Amino acid sequence: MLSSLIFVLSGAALGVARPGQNVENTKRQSGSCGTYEPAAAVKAPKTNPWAQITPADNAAIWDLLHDPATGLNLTLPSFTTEQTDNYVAFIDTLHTNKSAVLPYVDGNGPQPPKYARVVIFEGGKKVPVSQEYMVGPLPVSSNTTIQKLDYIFNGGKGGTVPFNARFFDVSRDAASEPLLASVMTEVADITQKLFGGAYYGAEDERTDLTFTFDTPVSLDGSQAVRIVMFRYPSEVEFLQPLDFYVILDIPGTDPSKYTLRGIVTNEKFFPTVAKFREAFEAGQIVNEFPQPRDAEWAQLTRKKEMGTRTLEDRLAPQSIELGGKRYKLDAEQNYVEYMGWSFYMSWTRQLGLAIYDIKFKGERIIYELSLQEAAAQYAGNTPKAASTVYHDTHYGFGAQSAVLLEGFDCPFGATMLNVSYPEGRATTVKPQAVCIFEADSGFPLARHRTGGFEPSDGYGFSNLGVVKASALHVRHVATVGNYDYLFDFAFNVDGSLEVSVRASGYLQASPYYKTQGRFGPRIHNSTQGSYHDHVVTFKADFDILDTKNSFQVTSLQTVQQSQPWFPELGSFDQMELHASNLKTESQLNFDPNGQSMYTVTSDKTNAWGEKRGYRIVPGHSNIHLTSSNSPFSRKQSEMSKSHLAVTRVKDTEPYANSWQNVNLPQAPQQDFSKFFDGESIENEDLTVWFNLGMHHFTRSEDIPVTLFTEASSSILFAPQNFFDRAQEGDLQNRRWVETGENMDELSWETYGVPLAGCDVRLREPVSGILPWESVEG
Ligand SMILES: *[C@@H]1O[C@H](CO)[C@@H](O)[C@H](O)[C@H]1NC(C)=O
Ligand SMILES: *[C@@H]1O[C@H](CO)[C@@H](O)[C@H](O)[C@H]1NC(C)=O
Ligand SMILES: *[C@@H]1O[C@H](CO)[C@@H](O)[C@H](O)[C@H]1NC(C)=O
Ligand SMILES: *[C@@H]1O[C@H](CO)[C@@H](O)[C@H](O)[C@H]1NC(C)=O
Ligand SMILES: *[C@@H]1O[C@H](CO)[C@@H](O)[C@H](O)[C@H]1NC(C)=O
Ligand SMILES: [Cu+2]
Repeated sequence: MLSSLIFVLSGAALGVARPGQNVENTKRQSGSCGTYEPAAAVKAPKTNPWAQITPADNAAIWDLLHDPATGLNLTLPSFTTEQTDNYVAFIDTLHTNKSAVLPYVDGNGPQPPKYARVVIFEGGKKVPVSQEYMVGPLPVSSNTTIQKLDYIFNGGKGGTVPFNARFFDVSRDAASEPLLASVMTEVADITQKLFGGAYYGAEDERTDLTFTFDTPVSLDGSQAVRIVMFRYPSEVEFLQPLDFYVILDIPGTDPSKYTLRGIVTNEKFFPTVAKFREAFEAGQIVNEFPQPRDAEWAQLTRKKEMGTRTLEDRLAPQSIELGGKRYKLDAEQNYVEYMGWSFYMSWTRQLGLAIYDIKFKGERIIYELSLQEAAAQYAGNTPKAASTVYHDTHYGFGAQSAVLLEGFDCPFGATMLNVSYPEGRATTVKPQAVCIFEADSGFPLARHRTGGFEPSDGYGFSNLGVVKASALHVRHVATVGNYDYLFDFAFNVDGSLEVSVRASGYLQASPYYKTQGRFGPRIHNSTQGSYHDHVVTFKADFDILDTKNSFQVTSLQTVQQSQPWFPELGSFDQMELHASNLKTESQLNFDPNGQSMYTVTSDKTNAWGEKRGYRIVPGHSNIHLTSSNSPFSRKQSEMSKSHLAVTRVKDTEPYANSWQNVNLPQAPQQDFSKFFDGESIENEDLTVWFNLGMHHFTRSEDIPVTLFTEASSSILFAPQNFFDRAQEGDLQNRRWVETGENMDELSWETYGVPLAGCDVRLREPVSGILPWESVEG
């Protein structure tokens, strides 16, 4: 019998008595739960070497760059900045070299120096370019240099991006605006008749249409095209496309050389305004399906006209940390400890949250886990849908992440962290943009019942063990234009780790045409849900114990075997495991039918002589880009084209993609496929790149917004012979129930974890939900 029984019921059979009702608890019998108590403090073992640059560093870098002595000839960016000026596009934190970090975090090496990356649009140069620099070491001192940042890019031109391929910012918009306004003014009478609206220029009072435009704007940097799609201006303009497109050729920095390529509407292309007018006057142009102008139908407000559901006026179930927070936080170093796990967090403008030095029970599993890219490619019969490829790092995941609503985005009582990023000389603070919380997993981690299941079994005993499952989540949401991406990292108590991403928000829709169902269904009066792929690339630099790892593929194969005790079967089918290491750097896909297991292993073995490792288990919707040879995603989206990829870790390959690559599909600044140059990956330091995402088969339930229930994708990293047994035996949140030998006695073991007998009072968060604040360095 168990030695620490705390409750014994006599004469009752398992399942009849409800002993839990009688269990005594000693703590937290009343009073408030620990829900809103802050996480206990802990001191990180080391100063976070991945930390972002400080507001003071940023301001000092800004001043250094703008010092005439540097010779950069910079203009302070403003609304009147011309694209022929030189000005800073942004400053961000540069990835810290792993080779410099390991001696520091694992030994007595010096803390690695911090560097910033700086993008400068150099339109004032003879050959205008976008040029990236590295500035450091920081803080700025006489030792600080400004050097071209080339080593992280493999396209051949380093940090130099042709001007035609650079980010389409305010100054670039302003340069093509006069041509757009003049074309649209010429046809204003027609757009009035067709859509009840016209565009005379963004600043013109008569303008009552708005627009979006294409990405990529260039294919190889030698040309630039602006495909403008008009919409009704409203808060839900993504859902209100109009069947009217203007295509402009806009190469170089001299707007007088920009020309009209044509107008598209009614599935017809008109190379000139005159040809378009001719067709309109001949009655060949109609607006068959008018677009509503109002927005309320697509806002995330409650729709009274849809009625009510029984009992839905009651508060929905909540995940609450009833026993108080079970994790510790070093808020200064962004370091967390939870149930054996420990890790550091860092934030960048372009990539948002990254997690470093992930250890379980003191042993390193992953050195870096970070987002790298979220690509989306569309399909359609319109100039915009047919050519659209987005790389959302182009807009910056860190900069686009903002406040989370406690109780809805994250549970009530979650730890909410501010994030910040440089914006000009100042630093923008986004309050409560990351949340950390522990949640019930919604299922038990483990359970088993043995012995007499039914009275007729005739067993003399029965017992039941059940272990609680919970996980610590780190979460943020980046709203990149129309979409809200919810990123969630869940650290499970058994040593497994799940990465998931979900998408909600407005579809980037197209106008509806009767004959174009092959690109998506009609989802509103004049709106087609344009089919598209989402592929979200992550980096997992595994260090199973140390940096000497291999990538093992264990495949299930059927073989023909005979067994001497079955002579009558002759030769018959049998399954075998065939394990081998991937020999060289590769891009690969998960085998169909889940018939292979992929594992990062160490040569170090567990008690049973098996190699210790972590397996990579596909979850929901593990996909890659559908198209492999589209002109719009040809070579700048190579990281999106396989489920997995395995490379050797190099200081020169910290990122899968570059942020302006999207506009260079045919002459990439960063070509992920070049990472695969035949190097051996056995017993080496490995990075696994993996893709989550979805093939977005749009539907009318994407109105008003795409739902997180379906638009979700995940992957799990789980120990494989890493330990000698499952990591549950040391958990106290469990029950063990057993009957005596004659089923006449019931023992109920609770392992001393008190139940919460407390008064839960949730509160609406009323502070800290301002969208942002600016801090001077
Ligand atoms: C400095 O930049 C301006 C544009 O802002 C340009 O007109 C000027 O020629 C540049 N000066 C030099 C020396 O390059
Ligand atoms: C500059 O670098 C030298 C050599 O590493 C070092 O001794 C010195 O302290 C540094 N100066 C500053 C201001 O950081
Ligand atoms: C949109 O469709 C609804 C349902 O068919 C219809 O009642 C409404 O009038 C339409 N609106 C427009 C602007 O055509
Ligand atoms: C987070 O930001 C808010 C608003 O800027 C500020 O009031 C609060 O002190 C910040 N919290 C921390 C922990 O820095
Ligand atoms: C990182 O390593 C690369 C390759 O050795 C080197 O070129 C680069 O200068 C290093 N970066 C920093 C910030 O030290
Ligand atoms: Cu989508």
